[in-house]
Order: sequence, then C-alpha cells, then structure tokens
Amino acid sequence: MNPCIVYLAQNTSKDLQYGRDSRSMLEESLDLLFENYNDQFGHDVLIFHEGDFDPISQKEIARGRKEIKFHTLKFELPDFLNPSEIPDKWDGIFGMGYRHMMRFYSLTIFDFLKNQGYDWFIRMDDDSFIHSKIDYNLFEFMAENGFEYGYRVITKEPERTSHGFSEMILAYIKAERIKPHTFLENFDASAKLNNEAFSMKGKIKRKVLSVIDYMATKLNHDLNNWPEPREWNRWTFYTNFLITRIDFWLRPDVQSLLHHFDRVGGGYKYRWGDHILQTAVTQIFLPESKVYKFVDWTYEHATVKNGKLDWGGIYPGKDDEANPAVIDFEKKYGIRKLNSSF
Ligand SMILES: Nc1nc2c(ncn2[C@@H]2O[C@H](COP(=O)(O)OP(=O)(O)OP(=O)(O)O)[C@@H](O)[C@H]2O)c(=O)[nH]1
Ligand SMILES: [Mg+2]
Repeated sequence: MNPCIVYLAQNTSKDLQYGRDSRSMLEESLDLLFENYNDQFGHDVLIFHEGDFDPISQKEIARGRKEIKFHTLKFELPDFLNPSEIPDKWDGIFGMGYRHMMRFYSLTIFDFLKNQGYDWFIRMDDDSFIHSKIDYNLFEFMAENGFEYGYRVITKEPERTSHGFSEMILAYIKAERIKPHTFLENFDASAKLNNEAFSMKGKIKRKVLSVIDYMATKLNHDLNNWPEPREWNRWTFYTNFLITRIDFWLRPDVQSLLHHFDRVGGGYKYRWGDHILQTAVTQIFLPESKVYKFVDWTYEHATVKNGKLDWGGIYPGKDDEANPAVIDFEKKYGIRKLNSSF
C-alpha cells in the first residue's frame, strides 16, 4: 500500500471566506494528527497550496516531520465554462477559491494522487481535528475489510446549496441505465404515505408500513419502474474527513459521472459541493458493505460564526464522551453539534 493524507491549505491568519486563522488551524490540526495517529504510522502528508507557503513557512509548518510535503497548485476556471455565467461570489459569500477547492476534491485530486503513485488517501481540512488516539492503521483496516470509502460524520445539506443536484444525478443514471446501489433509498418516495400511516394505529399501521417498505424497495431497485423523483433527504458525508481507495474514483463509470458533474459546472454556478457528489457516487457505484462509518474516535469540524456554532461540531468516539476536548467544546458553545450526525 502507498497511502497518504492530504490537506488543501492557506497561509493566512484571516482567510477570504470566513476570516479564520487558517495557518494556526492547520498547525493545530497537524499536531493532533501526528500526536494521535501519524507519529505511529508515518504516512506521507501532502499539503496542497496556491504558492503562499514559501520555503520558510514550509519549514515552520513541517517542524522536522519528514512526512510533510508541500505541493503547489494553480487553480483555474475550466475552459468549457463561460466566465460571464460564473458569479465572483456565489450568494455573495462563496468566492472562487472556495469553489476551486470543491472542484479539486470532486475531480482533480484522484488523477493527481494516482500519478504520484498513491493508492489510498485521507482528506483532512485545516479545521479537521482528531482528538483521540487511533492505534490501528486506518488504511490497512479499510483494505482488510474490503471497504472503499470511509467517513466519520454525516451532515444534512441545505436545499439551497444542492438545488437541482439530485434531479441532475437521477437524469444521468436514468439515461445511462445505471442501477444504483443505495442512492434511491434516500428519496422519500413514500414520505407522504408514511406520514399518513404513522397516524394510524397498531396492527393496521404495521401492515401499511410493511407494504410501503416492500413497495419502496421494489420500486427503488427496478429500472422498469423508476420512482417518481421526490425529495432527496440530502444526508451527505461530511467530507472534511474521508478515507478512500483511489482506483475506485478512476473506474470508467465513476469517471464518466465525475466529468458529467464537472461539465455541468454546478460547483461554480450553484455551489454544489464535493460532499454531495461523493455521497451520490458512492451510493450509486458501491454496495453498502464497502462504505464504512468510523465511530471509535473523537472528531471535530465546526463552523463558528460570531462565537456561535453555525454548522458541524464535535463528535465523541464511542466510549470517549469524557474526552476533555468534548467537555471544553460543550462548555464553549453550549451544544455539541448542529445539522449533522454520527
Ligand atoms: N488554497 C486554498 N485553500 C482553500 C480555499 N478555500 C478553502 N480552502 C481550504 O480547503 C479546506 C476546506 O475549506 P473550508 O473553508 O474548511 O470549507 P468547508 O469545510 O466547506 O467550510 P466549513 O464547513 O465552514 O469549514 C480548508 O483546509 C481550507 O483551508 C482557497 O481559496 N484556497
Ligand atoms: Mg472546513
């Protein structure tokens, strides 16, 4: 195996998007990563950046940890998109850099890492923090169990930043005659009926629910009985931590969908994120048995606005509720998590 851990980073104490101290967060994230995991396993840690880490900063960040390697990237709008259709800031908030970041994790990263000779990777962000000791090799664990994609947390994506996405994916898999593994189970085709059934009582209720379940399963898996496109539940992998096998993403059928998504330009035009894409792709092309949810270590990824938790949070590992990071976080924000689950 030749795995690596990747970051995309910014050498600034006030990033353009959120005004956060990205540089300090990166240093803290790396310290926790090495202390709790990488001191033991010594995987390469690749830090991608846009040229803003000069040799001195690189040395300061690496602090002698020879696994840390910097790579410069040049972000550009792809040629096939018409720049006049792309807002400088989506919704007045999400700048070009942020949307280049989403494209990087939706498409470009897989070829890049493959060409560098890597076969697996973990993604970390500068605001991703591993708070408990992980004493087994995460990559070997994945490979030995036949998993291809792993995550720690799921988040409920707002409608506004996924508007039209599920319909686009449905149109694509329908036209391509792809039979998805579990993606369609995330549509509430029977939500209305379910609601009605829940107001019923006892035996009748159970009977109606079981018929609905049976019908939903049958419809969702029969290409000749395509379900009515209803509401997507928008539960998605929170991709600020992920672990995956690179060759999965290079499969021809997966690449076709990644490139289709890229050509639509939804990242730049509609702020469709890499996480909604990665969720759909894994649920279409991988059986559930190849997707793994980690629950055994404490993880933090929180978006804080004006001192208040706005998104994400801290996710205690099983049996790690007393982790000081969890207690501190709760003290600080009065809550552990928002719009997400583990
Ligand atoms: N080089 C570079 N890196 C970026 C840019 N925008 C974001 N990143 C990095 O990409 C990673 C993800 O960005 P975040 O701002 O954390 O994105 P996010 O997780 O969707 O947003 P939050 O949920 O609010 O944290 C972080 O490590 C950022 O530093 C950019 O314009 N340039
Ligand atoms: Mg983040």
